[in-house]
Amino acid sequence: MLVAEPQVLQTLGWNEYFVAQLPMIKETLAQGGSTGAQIARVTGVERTGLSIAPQGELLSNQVPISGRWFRGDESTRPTIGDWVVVDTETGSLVQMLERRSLIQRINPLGALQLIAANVDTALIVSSCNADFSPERLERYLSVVMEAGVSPVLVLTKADLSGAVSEYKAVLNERFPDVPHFFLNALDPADVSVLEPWCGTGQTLALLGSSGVGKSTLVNTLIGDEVQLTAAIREEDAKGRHTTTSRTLHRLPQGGVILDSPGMRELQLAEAEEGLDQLFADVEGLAAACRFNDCRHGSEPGCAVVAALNSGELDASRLQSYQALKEEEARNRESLAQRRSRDRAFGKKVRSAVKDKKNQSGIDDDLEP
Ligand SMILES: Nc1nc2c(ncn2[C@@H]2O[C@H](COP(=O)(O)OP(=O)(O)OP(=O)(O)O)[C@@H](O)[C@H]2O)c(=O)[nH]1
Ligand SMILES: [Mg+2]
Ligand SMILES: [Zn+2]
Repeated sequence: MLVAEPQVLQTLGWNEYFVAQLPMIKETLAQGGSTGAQIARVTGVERTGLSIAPQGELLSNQVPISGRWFRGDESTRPTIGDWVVVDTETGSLVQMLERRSLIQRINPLGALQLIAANVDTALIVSSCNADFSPERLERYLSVVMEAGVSPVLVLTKADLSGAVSEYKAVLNERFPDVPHFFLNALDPADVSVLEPWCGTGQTLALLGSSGVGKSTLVNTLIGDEVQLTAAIREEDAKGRHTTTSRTLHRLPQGGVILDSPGMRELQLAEAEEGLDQLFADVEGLAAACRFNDCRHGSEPGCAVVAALNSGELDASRLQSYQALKEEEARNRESLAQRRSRDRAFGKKVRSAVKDKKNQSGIDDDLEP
């Protein structure tokens, strides 16, 4: 029997997208001869396993991840925000539900890192101080749009800045279609503008540099000090990396919010569609160039250059677009190389383990 109580699950962000998967899950469970299973949300990822939302007595909070989850690449493993099926008898992870969205980045070491699954809205947080950078916002927006997540720009520390109208003008010009709010993250009345995104069945994620007020927003939305916050370094507005792990929190409005450690840099990889969406105007122009492989230099019939000359397209916008496209392609290529290396290594390890098992007669799953 599959335990999936909508009322309980809803308090964790459960919605129709996942309800639709239930018949398929039941079928797979029946085929596997399962006696009992339960749906749960991953609320934390540790080296030893997953934390899942506690509900039902048979489950402990920790679910180990067996070796079979390490056969595919990173994106096939459960991450925070995933919905999973857990066997109620053995407490082991049986299945992962199909994701509605997946936010991922390439980390400073060049490896793919999953940030969160099944997020509906990303609050991209930046402050009205030295942290404000339209170029960095472009990176976040590309990643978030690629993930199929709706972005909302949250500009904190508006109460400390004399340049709010300047920043507003920049956002209106560069990201006219993305909702944005200037606010004091400590003020509940200010923060209430975010409530339309916080309702039942909704999952929000906070993204941004350290010290911009992500945890402060969580506390203000919840009306309680659930997350630790700390003052930034005054000289350069840099945060102190106060939050060190990703955590999910229930919101009084019914939704769920994910707080994350501040990111140092956000390199693009596998964000091609996100970039195309963010720079749809440039893409549209490029599609009208006479040559398919136009590099928008001295080629005849270049619609991009024509738009630059007529003032329709801003030169700095084109530059951003081209630089991000190049970076994305470069990182995607090295990620692909890394993956094929990892796959070759994984194969080697598995065949070595198989040999060993054959010798010893053990038939366990390979532990990570
Ligand atoms: N005046 C004012 N202070 C703010 C605002 N937002 C955040 N702060 C302060 O900025 C500091 C950093 O806030 P945090 O919430 O810890 O920042 P964070 O983004 O969670 O940082 P990390 O956990 O390091 O990634 C704290 O001292 C907050 O009180 C704001 O809108 N106005
Ligand atoms: Mg924090
Ligand atoms: Zn062109």
